[in-house]
Amino acid sequence: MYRVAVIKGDGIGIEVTNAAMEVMRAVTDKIDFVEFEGGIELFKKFGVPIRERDLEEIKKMDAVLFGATSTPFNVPNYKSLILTLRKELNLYANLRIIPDLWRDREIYIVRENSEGLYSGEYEANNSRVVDFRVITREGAEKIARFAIELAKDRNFKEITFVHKANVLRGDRFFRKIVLSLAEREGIKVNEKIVDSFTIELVRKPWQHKVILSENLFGDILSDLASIHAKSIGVIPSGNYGEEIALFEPIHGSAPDIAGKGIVNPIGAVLSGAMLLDYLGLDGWIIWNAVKNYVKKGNLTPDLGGNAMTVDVVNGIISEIDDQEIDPIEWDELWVDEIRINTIPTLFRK
Ligand code: 48Y
Repeated sequence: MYRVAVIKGDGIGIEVTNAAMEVMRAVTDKIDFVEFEGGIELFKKFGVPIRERDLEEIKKMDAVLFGATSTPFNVPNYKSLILTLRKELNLYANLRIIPDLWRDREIYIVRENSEGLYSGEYEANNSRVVDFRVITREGAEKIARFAIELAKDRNFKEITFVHKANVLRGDRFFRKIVLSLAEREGIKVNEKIVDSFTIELVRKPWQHKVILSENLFGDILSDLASIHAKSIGVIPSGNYGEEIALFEPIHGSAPDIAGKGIVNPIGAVLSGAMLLDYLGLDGWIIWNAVKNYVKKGNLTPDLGGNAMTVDVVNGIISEIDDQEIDPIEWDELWVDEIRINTIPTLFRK
C-alpha cells in the first residue's frame, strides 16, 4: 500500500480534490489517503499555514495530493501554504502539463521551484526593499537535468530554454549550466529571451515541447500558456523533490464559484494521474479516460458546457471502466497509439 497525504485547502480545492480521489480509486486500491489541514483558517488559529507535526508526518508519506488555497496578501505575516510545502519538502522541480485534450498534444513547462525570486532571501529597511534572485549551481543543474531527462524520455530532440541572460547575471550562469549539460546529453537548446518569447507562446505554442525556465518566469509563462488548454481548470502539475512529490491543479481556490458543484475537476483529476505515474501505478488510464470523455461528454461552464462536477467525474469513471485493461495487452496498447503520459522513471519514487 502507498500512503498519500491529502491537503484539500479551501474554496474549490475541496471539491476538486474529492473528485480526484474518486477517480483515482476507480483505477487502484493500492492507496491509503490521509487527510491534513492547512491554509488560512489554520493560520488564524495557530499562526502557521500547516502544523509542524503534520509536516513531519507528511514527509514520511509517499506523495501529496493538494487542492487549492487562497493566499491573501493583506494578512500580516501570512505565509502561503503551497510555498511553505514546496520549501519544506524540497520540491525543486515544478512540471506543468498544458494539454490540448482534443488533439492529443501537450506542452511541458518545467519551472525551477525553489530559487530565483522565491528564495525568501531579502534585505529591507524603511527606504529600500531587495528580494534576492538566487541561482545556485546545484539548483540550476538539478532543474536542467529534470528538463533534459524529460525530453529524452519523450524522444524530443530539443528543449526551449527561456531566460533574460542579456540583462540578468543569474541567467547567464544558469544558461551556461543548461547549455553544457544539454550538449553532453545530445539535446539541442532552443534559447529564447523571456519578453519576446511571450508573443511566440501566444502565437505558436505547440512547436515547443519542453519549456525550461527559472521560478518567476516559469510561473508567469505557465499561466499564459494555460490559454491554449481552453481552461486553466484542466491543467495538472507535479512538484518534485528527491524524497517526495506533490501534485496539484494549477488553478486557484476560486471562492466565487466554490460549493456550487460546477467546478471543472479535470486539472485535479489529471494531477491524480501524474501522482499515480509517480508511484509507478497506471496514471495513463486516467489520461485516456479524460481524453475520451471530453470529446463526447458534457463539460463544465468554463469549457462552454452546463455539466456539474459530478457529471464529469462519473463520465470519466465510466470511461475508465470501459477500458478494463488486461495487463497482458500492455505492449499492444502502447503501439496502438494510446498515449502514455508517465513521467520519466528517473523521477519516479
Ligand atoms: O503555484 C503558483 O503558480 C502560484 O501562482 C503560487 C506561486 O507564486 O508560485 C502563488 C502562491 C500563493 O499565492 O500561495
